[in-house]
Amino acid sequence: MTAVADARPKQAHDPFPVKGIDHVAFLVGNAKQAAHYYSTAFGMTLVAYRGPEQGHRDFAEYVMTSGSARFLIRGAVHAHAPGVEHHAKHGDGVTEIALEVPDVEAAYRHALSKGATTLQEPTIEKDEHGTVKVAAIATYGETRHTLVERHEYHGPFLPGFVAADPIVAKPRKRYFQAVDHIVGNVELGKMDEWVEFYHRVMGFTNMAEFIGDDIATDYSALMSKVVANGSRKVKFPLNEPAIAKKKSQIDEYLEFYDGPGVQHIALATNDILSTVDTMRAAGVEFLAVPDSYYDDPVLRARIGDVRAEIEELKKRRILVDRDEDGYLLQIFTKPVQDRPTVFFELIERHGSLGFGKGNFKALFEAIEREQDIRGNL
Ligand code: TYF
Ligand code: FE
Repeated sequence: MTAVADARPKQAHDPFPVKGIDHVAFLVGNAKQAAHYYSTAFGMTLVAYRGPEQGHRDFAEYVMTSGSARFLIRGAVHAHAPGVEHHAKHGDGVTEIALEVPDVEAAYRHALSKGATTLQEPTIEKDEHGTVKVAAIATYGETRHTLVERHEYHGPFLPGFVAADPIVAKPRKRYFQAVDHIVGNVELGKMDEWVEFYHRVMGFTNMAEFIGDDIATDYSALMSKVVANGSRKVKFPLNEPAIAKKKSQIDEYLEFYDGPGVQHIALATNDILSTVDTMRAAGVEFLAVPDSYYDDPVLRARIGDVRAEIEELKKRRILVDRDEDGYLLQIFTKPVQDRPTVFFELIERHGSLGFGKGNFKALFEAIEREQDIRGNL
């Protein structure tokens, strides 16, 4: 047999192998209505449910999917359920970023040996569909990384959940097919500590794109670094506020979420034009950059040949950026709850592995206009 050179030699010794994002869990005030929103506005499909009907006395939980993206929407059904204080404090938000791992026991032991804080010891859960192992460790704020080992499970989600019918007819074409990255906001001075946490505990490494001091003070009012697993499938940018001329959008988040937490979830689409049209028609609000963004000759030079017409992008306020590997199209929603906390990004990648560095200035100015309207600038 011929040996084939492995371009990623570290993979073989990865002490914390991660298959991908298993699901993202949201704690909300009204899970039934949120499940409806993610169905009608995000084109997601309800596939599983667990609640009082299943003897699960504290919560109603809805599992929504679109391609490999899977959201667990959880709401308490009475005042004494665990998590009620969490919701009162933070409002609707992301409580868990669950990672699928091949071996929960090994991942958990490795994480704890590297100083991670335990939130749940490895636990076996079973039902008629098979067995899963889950454990959980803490990350920034009150956010947790649940670790899920599910290769011996064939049910609709996790043991105890039952298959559920879609709330509305499944869209003809999915709006997005995967979670591209999940961004965390942490306190001033803590970004490097959390970057180091992902290095130490999960063996993640830095990606090239970051916002340093230089950009921060000029216009962004934030600093950002990106960590990713070996395969680059799991990407976690981490932001912290920067002292700038204006109040940082990250400070606004930290104030209204009352601590660190997930800021945005980027959803990968392969047809951003039609997804934006459909979501807008369903009432989703997106941030808008001014006409000058598209009329700028520097933009046109920077972008070169993109498959979409600039006019089509301009009509929808879609942003475009290019780097040495290719280009990307992206757009950001306004916050999706009353608090100015969690929002979404749609991203269509054509080779680029970046995060839209060339758009940071225009994007942050658009965010600041919204912050100003809210009276928080
Ligand atoms: O994930 C990213 O890095 C890009 C850009 O507050 C970005 O989506 C960074 C920080 C931020 C909003 C967007
Ligand atoms: Fe992003």
